[in-house]
Amino acid sequence: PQQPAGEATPPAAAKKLVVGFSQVGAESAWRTAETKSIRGEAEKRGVDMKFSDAQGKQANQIQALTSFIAQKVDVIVLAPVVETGWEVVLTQAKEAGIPVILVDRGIKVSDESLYTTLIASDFVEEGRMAAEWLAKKTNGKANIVELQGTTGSAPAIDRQKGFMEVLQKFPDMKVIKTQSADFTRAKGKEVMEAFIKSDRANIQAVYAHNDDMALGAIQALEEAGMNPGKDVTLISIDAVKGAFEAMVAGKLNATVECNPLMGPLVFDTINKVRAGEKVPKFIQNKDQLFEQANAAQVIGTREY
Ligand code: GYE
Repeated sequence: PQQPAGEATPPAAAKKLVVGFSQVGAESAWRTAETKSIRGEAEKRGVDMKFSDAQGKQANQIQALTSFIAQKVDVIVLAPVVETGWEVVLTQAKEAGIPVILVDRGIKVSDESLYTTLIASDFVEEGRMAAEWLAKKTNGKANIVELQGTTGSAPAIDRQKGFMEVLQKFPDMKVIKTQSADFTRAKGKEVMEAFIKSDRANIQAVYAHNDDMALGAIQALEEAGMNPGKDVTLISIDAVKGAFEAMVAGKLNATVECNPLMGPLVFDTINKVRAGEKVPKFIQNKDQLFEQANAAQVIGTREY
């Protein structure tokens, strides 16, 4: 039967989900893989994603979030550069009724209701895995230099914490130098050069909080005429392609995986949150360790 004029409602065009994503920057291969995974998944699902690159600065992230709130986005995805200083802007998001999903790094806030959930790896556990492996490899005896990630970031704090926790059990394993190299290859090289200059004869192992810094350190060691992977044992975290290539070449000894491919999980979680389903406060990515011995076998299957 014909509808009386004026009463037919046109089919409402399904409203696109609008997500604001504030990313740390592009400091490492890990991070560019994460960005690609989240942006790619948004595209695949027809999500309108507003992407903001903070170039490593928290102030830029706060600005991006303020603007997402003003634009009334449906959901905010935040990869926080550092752990502290989020109360004010997250309270604004909460008051605007916008759920905040943290990805890959955690924060410290007095009120846990300021974010919905954190999707990340357990960085303390990654640090422990690295130390256990190094203890085994060196029979519990090594002078170690440590290249830390970005000061104040969850992965730098927790990867050190887990590593040092295991070292308590090995009195002959010592961190003789430690410094931040900001998760980049260039700074990893620079800091390693300084370590070599001051302590060359004592350096037996390198623990780098990510692969990029280890790759920079390898360059520094080679330029100093040292033999990375042989005279000096190197272990790092992330398991990016470049790390596998360095392992196949015999220059990096091991890497602990930290999975950046979280796009699908992020949007599945967003859908649950929007449907009113309860989600856990911490959704953990599981990691494993890779070493030289199996690197050649595995490299072809790596996605990032
Ligand atoms: O390990 C490192 C990066 O937050 C887990 O940040 C991430 C870390 C990752 O730049 O490479």
